[in-house]
Amino acid sequence: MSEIELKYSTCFFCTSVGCAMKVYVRDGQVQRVAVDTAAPVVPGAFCVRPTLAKDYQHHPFRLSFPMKRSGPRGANQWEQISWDQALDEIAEKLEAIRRRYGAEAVATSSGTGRGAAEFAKTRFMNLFGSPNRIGVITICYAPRAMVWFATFGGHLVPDRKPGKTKLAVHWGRNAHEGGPSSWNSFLKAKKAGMKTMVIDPRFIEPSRQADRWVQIRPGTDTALALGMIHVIIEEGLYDRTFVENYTVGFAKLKQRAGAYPPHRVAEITGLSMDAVFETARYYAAHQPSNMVIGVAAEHGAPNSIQAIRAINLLRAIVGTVDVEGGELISSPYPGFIPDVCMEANEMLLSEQRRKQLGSDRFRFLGYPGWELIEAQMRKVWGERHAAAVNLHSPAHAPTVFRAMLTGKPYPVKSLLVSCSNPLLSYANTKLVYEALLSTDLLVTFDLTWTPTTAISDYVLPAACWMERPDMGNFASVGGYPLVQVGEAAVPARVPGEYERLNDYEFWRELGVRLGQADHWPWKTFEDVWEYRIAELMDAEGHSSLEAFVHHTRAKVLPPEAGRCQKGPLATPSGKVELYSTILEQLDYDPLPDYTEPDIPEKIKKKYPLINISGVRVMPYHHSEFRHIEGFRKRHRDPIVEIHFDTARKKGINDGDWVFIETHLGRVKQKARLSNCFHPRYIVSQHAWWFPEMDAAEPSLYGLWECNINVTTDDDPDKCDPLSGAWPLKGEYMRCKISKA
Ligand SMILES: Nc1nc2c(c(=O)[nH]1)N[C@H]1C(S)=C(S)[C@@H](COP(=O)(O)OP(=O)(O)OC[C@H]3O[C@@H](n4cnc5c(=O)[nH]c(N)nc54)[C@H](O)[C@@H]3O)O[C@H]1N2
Ligand SMILES: Nc1nc2c(c(=O)[nH]1)N[C@H]1C(S)=C(S)[C@@H](COP(=O)(O)OP(=O)(O)OC[C@H]3O[C@@H](n4cnc5c(=O)[nH]c(N)nc54)[C@H](O)[C@@H]3O)O[C@H]1N2
Ligand SMILES: [Mo]
Repeated sequence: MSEIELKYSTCFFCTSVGCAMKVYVRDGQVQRVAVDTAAPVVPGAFCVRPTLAKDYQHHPFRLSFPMKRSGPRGANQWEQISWDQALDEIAEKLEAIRRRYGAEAVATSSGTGRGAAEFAKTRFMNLFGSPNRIGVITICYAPRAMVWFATFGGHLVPDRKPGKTKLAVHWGRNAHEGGPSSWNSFLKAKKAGMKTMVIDPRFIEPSRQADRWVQIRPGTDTALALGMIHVIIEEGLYDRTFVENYTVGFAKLKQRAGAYPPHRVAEITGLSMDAVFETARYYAAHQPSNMVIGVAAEHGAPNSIQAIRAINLLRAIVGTVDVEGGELISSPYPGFIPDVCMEANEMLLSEQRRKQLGSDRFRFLGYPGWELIEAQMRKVWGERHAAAVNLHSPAHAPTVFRAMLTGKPYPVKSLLVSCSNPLLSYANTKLVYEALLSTDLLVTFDLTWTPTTAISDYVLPAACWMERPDMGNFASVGGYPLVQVGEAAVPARVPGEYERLNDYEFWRELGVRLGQADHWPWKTFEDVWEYRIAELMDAEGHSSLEAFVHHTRAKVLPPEAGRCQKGPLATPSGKVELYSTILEQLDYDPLPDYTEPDIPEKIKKKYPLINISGVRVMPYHHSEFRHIEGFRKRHRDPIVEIHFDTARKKGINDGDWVFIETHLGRVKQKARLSNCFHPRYIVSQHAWWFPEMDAAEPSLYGLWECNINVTTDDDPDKCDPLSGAWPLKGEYMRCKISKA
């Protein structure tokens, strides 16, 4: 038996920055995976997923060879083909679609950025000529990032310093389930004597641990933040020096916040007037502070962008931004080539950009907003800035699905899916399903079989993180001044056993077949990293990626306070924009304002409950890992939490299966009774399907049984008017329940 080798890889079992792992390998087989505690980016707390990596790597449910549909769509009849045949045929079909309908008739779908090569997909699409990349980024992270760019000209990075930082806030973020490192740092903050505050409708573990829990009504964060701004300004609790020197639009913000006196905010948010006063005073009194804003605010359409703006403006006026121990404005890592430089954005002609679906209506995400922001970033940082196009200029997914179905405003004939599971993750599954079936060519490139692969024409096997060199998501974008690279631990191809491509290789191979050969000078993913960290390798005296990974591994630049003094920020005014001139240029309200969703009385009566849909649960990551017994035995079934009073009225007991129903459909989940939130709410889980069930139609691995997105709506009229984010929390989530 040969010796055990130690490889240094980057875990990609979730969407975090990319935790450093040590992978112990013998004869090309993973033996054990452990956290590389010497590296800067690690879970920081116990995370079960790495311990299951071995089961994952060798699981029979993983895709191993390219498959081509040999029966009707969804019949689960497949023929194994070679990579060359698969790529040649797909390229030929894409070329035919481009000739007949135009490049914009080809769309791609993205998820949370798994695969470590979103830049390559964007590059492929820019060179192919299509602006129609859709992704869940519209409801996850792009709104937060774009608000930061528009408001501060960069990401806000918490600078947690015991002794300096006075308060840690989790705003609509349940790190206990969804983020080991951020949960760990919350607990550490407590231990170090910092105050803690949680803003969440539920009394969950973070609420229990916090010094102050604010039980907000879902979807009303904009009003709370504006109410807090109101109190803070009225009582003179803001940082006058910072506001006067480094912000624009304070007087206008003051005026707007004037429309949110505590009694009005109390009415909107369901809090008492005292609670609004006290929360504002408490927040202002404990500065500088760190805040993690979760996904809830952007899931609260129609208030998504304005909620995130309001929360950020609150931070901007209390003296926490650009201050040691508070929130620092990040800058790109010098010498590192960020994603944006790898995307060939200049290759997509302006006339093609203008065709991007949904961007005429939802202008803040998509090209109109991105172009304004990109120009600002470039002015201050040069080419190597951090406004990555893949994240921040998506087409609007619900609009693209409707174009597939209706041919309007023009036909979309193909969807290339990678690192994304559209049938589970987008809202309104039935419509997504019909849209996908209406295409001429549906290709899915994934790690395992999924409901989406089940209806695809081609299903292609992807390499996982243990089979490729990686760097974490956010760092590669340029959002954190940090470079941490890993290497492939085991081969992606073992002739006869499995033949996988990594995401970079896949887009390159497809591109080369479509006339893009000159634009893909880096043959392997290793070549890509060597190119991107060349200056850092030089500085450290390394001649290969391997040497860098083994001897340097990571470079971190501690961000410094005082960015505002050093010169203009990457915003149009060069200052923190309380009044957003970018939103103004896009013809939106430059100041945050709360919009109450207009729900007809008839609907309120028929659907009296509100579904907080899709809270995170360990150990799953969205739709992944349901096939691995080690994960499944920790959490067998989808759970819906129901208040005791509501359950009693419906004759529902703990452990009963319960139907959750809206005007769009009905699914079931298993009841867990609770008194941790208002009786008017239920709390459901998303992305459930069952690898053990039949792959063929009509089951599609039990797609229609428990998948909460069968009941959620993506009607563009209900989406956030600025970003197009569809509602997954808040008043639009009306439903009813009954015992199944
Ligand atoms: N109702 C409701 N819906 C929601 C949410 C909610 O809260 N409520 N949350 C939303 C949010 S925030 C998000 S981010 C989305 C998530 O949406 P998605 O990102 O679409 O969901 P995942 O299930 O993570 O799908 C990722 C797919 O990529 C595959 N994959 C993993 N790694 C790789 C790789 O290296 N290469 C390739 N090619 N494939 C890979 C996985 O096997 C999986 O099939 O869901 C959204 N949907
Ligand atoms: N285990 C696990 N971890 C994950 C993921 C996963 O799938 N599984 N996904 C990753 C991804 S892509 C994402 S986006 C993150 C998301 O991570 P989080 O942002 O922490 O998402 P949730 O778990 O949905 O928690 C949101 C919290 O907001 C509360 N909430 C609901 N509505 C509102 C509201 O209107 N206002 C406020 N203030 N609070 C509200 C909910 O009660 C819930 O406790 O998690 C990441 N981490
Ligand atoms: Mo997300």
